[in-house]
Amino acid sequence: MHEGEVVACHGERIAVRTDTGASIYLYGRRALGTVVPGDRVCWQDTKAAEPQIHHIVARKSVLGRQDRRGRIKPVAANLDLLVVVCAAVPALDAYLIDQYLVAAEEANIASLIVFNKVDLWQDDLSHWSAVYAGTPQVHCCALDAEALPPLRAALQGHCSVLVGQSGVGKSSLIGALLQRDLPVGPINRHGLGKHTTSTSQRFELDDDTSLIDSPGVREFRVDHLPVDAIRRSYHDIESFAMYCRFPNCQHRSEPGCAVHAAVRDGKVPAVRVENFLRLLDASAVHQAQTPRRKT
Ligand SMILES: Nc1nc2c(ncn2[C@@H]2O[C@H](COP(=O)(O)OP(=O)(O)OP(=O)(O)O)[C@@H](O)[C@H]2O)c(=O)[nH]1
Ligand SMILES: [Mg+2]
Ligand SMILES: [Zn+2]
Repeated sequence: MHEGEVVACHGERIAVRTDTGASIYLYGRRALGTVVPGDRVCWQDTKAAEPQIHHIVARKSVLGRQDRRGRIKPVAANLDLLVVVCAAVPALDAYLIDQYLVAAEEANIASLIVFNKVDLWQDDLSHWSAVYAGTPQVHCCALDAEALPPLRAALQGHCSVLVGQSGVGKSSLIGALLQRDLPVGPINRHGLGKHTTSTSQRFELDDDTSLIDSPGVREFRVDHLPVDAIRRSYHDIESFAMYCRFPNCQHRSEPGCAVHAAVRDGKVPAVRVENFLRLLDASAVHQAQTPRRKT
């Protein structure tokens, strides 16, 4: 049996880098389910030009995403770092970032926020940087090689996936790190990207460091996750919630709410609490709509 790492998936044709360093195509069988970049796959010797994948090696971690019908589909596998890229243009979407951070926590993957395009940020960079003070972060610029070493260092030794809105510079950053030209797209007059990357693809920076480029998204929902999972990932809020007067405080308008006191004192950013409550509402709606499964 041979083994290799999935680089990209083009329908049922799966591009794989073998453990001996060759690039080949394998054929994905429907019964395997969705194969994603980062997966390790096995196949047997055969005369076929594109052998069938025999099985996917058990995943150490997987980042999943809801499709339009609410089904959870894997995006990338065997990651240990979720890199959420944001920029001044397109405008930062804090709700999207928060949802990625929740998903990373749930999947047991560390997170890193990359504030790209430092050449375009104004004063609000320090504001957003403070909002996410609880998450490791890097400021960089894909157009300036001298601004890349901190990002390179943060990625070293990890299997990462770069995610975020279209146009924030995911492919530009990977191209700059690899010193390769990857397709990058313009920003339109509304300040939005053009969804240039259409399939996720895995790249190797060195033997220990890999990066998966992914297509930009408009939304990334995590309302299928239980309320507890959402709560757990808001470390900044949870550390105050234990001091609320009522143990079951919902942090809405209850008297003695320590979370709101922390917001008033500038200890927790208001936008984090807004997103937190919005996510809890979305999760409650989702649970109410989903028929209970028998266990
Ligand atoms: N000024 C500036 N522009 C940048 C920077 N990084 C990327 N860009 C530009 O932003 C645009 C979008 O970059 P992409 O790399 O295609 O963005 P992406 O996140 O891969 O977008 P999708 O593939 O659509 O998800 C391109 O015009 C890049 O040249 C940066 O640090 N500063
Ligand atoms: Mg791209
Ligand atoms: Zn409270």
